[in-house]
Amino acid sequence: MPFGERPADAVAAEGPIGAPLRRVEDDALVRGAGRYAGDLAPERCLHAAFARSPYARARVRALDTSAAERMPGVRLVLTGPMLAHLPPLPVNPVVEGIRPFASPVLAVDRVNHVGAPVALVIADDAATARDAAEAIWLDGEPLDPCVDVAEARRGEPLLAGWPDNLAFEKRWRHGDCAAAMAGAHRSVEARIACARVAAVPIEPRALVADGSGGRLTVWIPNQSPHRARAHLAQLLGLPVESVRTIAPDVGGAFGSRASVYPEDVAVAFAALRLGQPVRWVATRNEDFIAASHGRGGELRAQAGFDAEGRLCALAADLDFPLGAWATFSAAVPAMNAGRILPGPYRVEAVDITARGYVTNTAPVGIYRGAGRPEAALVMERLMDEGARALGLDPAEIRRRNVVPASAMPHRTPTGQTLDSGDYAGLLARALERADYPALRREQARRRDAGEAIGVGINLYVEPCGSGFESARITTLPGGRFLVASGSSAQGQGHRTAFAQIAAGVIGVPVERVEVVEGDSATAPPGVGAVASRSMAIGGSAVKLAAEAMRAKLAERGSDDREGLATEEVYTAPSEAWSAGCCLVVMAIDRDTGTPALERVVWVDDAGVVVNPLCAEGQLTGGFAQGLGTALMERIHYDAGGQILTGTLVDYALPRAADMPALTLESLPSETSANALGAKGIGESGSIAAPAAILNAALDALAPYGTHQLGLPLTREVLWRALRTDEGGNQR
Ligand code: SMO
Repeated sequence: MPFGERPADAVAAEGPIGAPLRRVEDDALVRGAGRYAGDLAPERCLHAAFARSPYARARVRALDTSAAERMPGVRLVLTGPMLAHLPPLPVNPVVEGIRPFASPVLAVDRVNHVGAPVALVIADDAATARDAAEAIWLDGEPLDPCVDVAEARRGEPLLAGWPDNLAFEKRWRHGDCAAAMAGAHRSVEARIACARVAAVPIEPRALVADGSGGRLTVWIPNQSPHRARAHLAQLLGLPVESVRTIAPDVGGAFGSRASVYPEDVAVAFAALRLGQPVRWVATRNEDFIAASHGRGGELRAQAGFDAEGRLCALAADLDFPLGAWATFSAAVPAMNAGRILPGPYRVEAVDITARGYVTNTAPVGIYRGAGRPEAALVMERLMDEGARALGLDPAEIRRRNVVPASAMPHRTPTGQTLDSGDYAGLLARALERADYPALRREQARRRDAGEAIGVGINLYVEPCGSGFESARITTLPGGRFLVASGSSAQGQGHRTAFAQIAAGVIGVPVERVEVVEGDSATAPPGVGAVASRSMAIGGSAVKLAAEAMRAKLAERGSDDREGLATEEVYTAPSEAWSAGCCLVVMAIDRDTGTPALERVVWVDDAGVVVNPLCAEGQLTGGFAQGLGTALMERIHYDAGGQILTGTLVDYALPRAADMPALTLESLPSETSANALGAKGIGESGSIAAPAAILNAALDALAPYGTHQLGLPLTREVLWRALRTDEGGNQR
């Protein structure tokens, strides 16, 4: 079934679940009628700006705020010592023994990255606040920074009381990996250094906090407004009932809005102190230097294969930079990358270690995929290297190693349970759609003619999280229904898709269902939009609440529907693992190194697809981000820890012209991992693209002797690879 196509009469006959309905969100958003945090200006609203560290690492000698305090219109200047009594920002202990490394909300005696907030100015207008922040002078004694993982490994400890810069280490072992590796017919390796990237949501960070009347109301564009509420209450010492969080329209998140930031705490603190609303809207540059980055992993892995090409051992070292302070989900990318191995393949013997290192950069945290793209990069590089070592076709070696559909559910050697999926079927369908044998013949022909051309396959999995979400449905006058979801959206289209579920289950036209979420005062509790979980878990909660409503309605006569309400808290019994196969054909211009993605054929299994249009949007947008990661995006710090990519002039984002046409197909399988039968799709593209593109590039470069490259594959990298022999010498 292609995504996005279902005839209108089928919708009428079968109901709205599965219909490619247009998003109800878009009319207001494309007209500029959206209401983002930056659009909100409550009465008596004051404005905030931050002074930030110009040092990558320094001891604070002095902070002079006197000029700022004297400026007309400045109401308050906050510095670190005034907030030093607040507890540290919480960190999700997904990895046992993680060392806490929160920085203070505003720097006290140390600054540990360029852009770290050192003072907050509140003024009558935003321009005055910014001028005053610029008049604040930080005198620091510079210290040598550790910018990346390699430096953090050997550098002096950045944090007092720690023997080194290792914040956590987690190891997964199963079987005797060393013996299996030693006994392998062939062993191969993969080394992939991934650049740090910026999330670059369209809307930079922003916050409106109203502290009037001793209560705190915060409009916070956060992926998890309920969690933000709990964290803000805890950090500011307020009862949770006194805090209301509202996620208004949010212009993208991609993992960078899952934490409460130090800036959020400082602005909320100021609003309470002043008893007035305060608004902070970050500049794009502030987002580049102080919002959380993604990726940055240094991935090294080894695989042993037997003579038939079957994987018999897998060893991996996955080292991730964490930046100068820990976001809530700081350990998640490393933890995910480790636990997701060996991806869709069978192997008994594994020895996998994931580590996180403190570094003198902005925090590095979850970013669309959060370890899933890294796991795919490792496995898919190893499969291609294995195929090369054994003289097998890359498709054939995958066929020999996939977990068969008949073996589902499958317990992996890292202790995960793959719930469902037909990996062989996804691979076969992608090869069929691409006419793979013809593709390989064409590649041979073009190679003979002197072209650099490669085919890359990525067979990936995408776990979509666990835990609960909730939903409440109430009847409205006129036969209408209000769905309040505990989840929260930043552009995913929940209002459209959740209405389809409720309408489909209750048996009413979709226009009669309205969806609200993101406001702790009107929505039931929830986790929010992270980890590809919205539809699988949030959608399941909506489904259960709708089933309860349908049952209630059936008990009543049709005129007696006023005031009915149902509410369900849904906890997924297990994690749903979606999967897909993405095949990329890439040509590299031999004179310039310019890559061209000539074809992308991509078959994805997301289980039940509620709205194929939204699903296609997720795949397409995710692919664009994955393409950026693979080909161009890189947060660059120099050796002194100064960021060189602090604006969109310096940081390369993919544009529409960089996107290839995508041939998409949905090949759903059934899962009982949740009530709806949906699996993740929000991160599929950011998982699918990097490994498929890297494999295609290295297939193109294989005749030139290059077999290992990191990301991004810039034109310069590709151009050099075309001119370098196996010994690393320029040709
Ligand atoms: S990277 Mo996602 O917001 O779990």
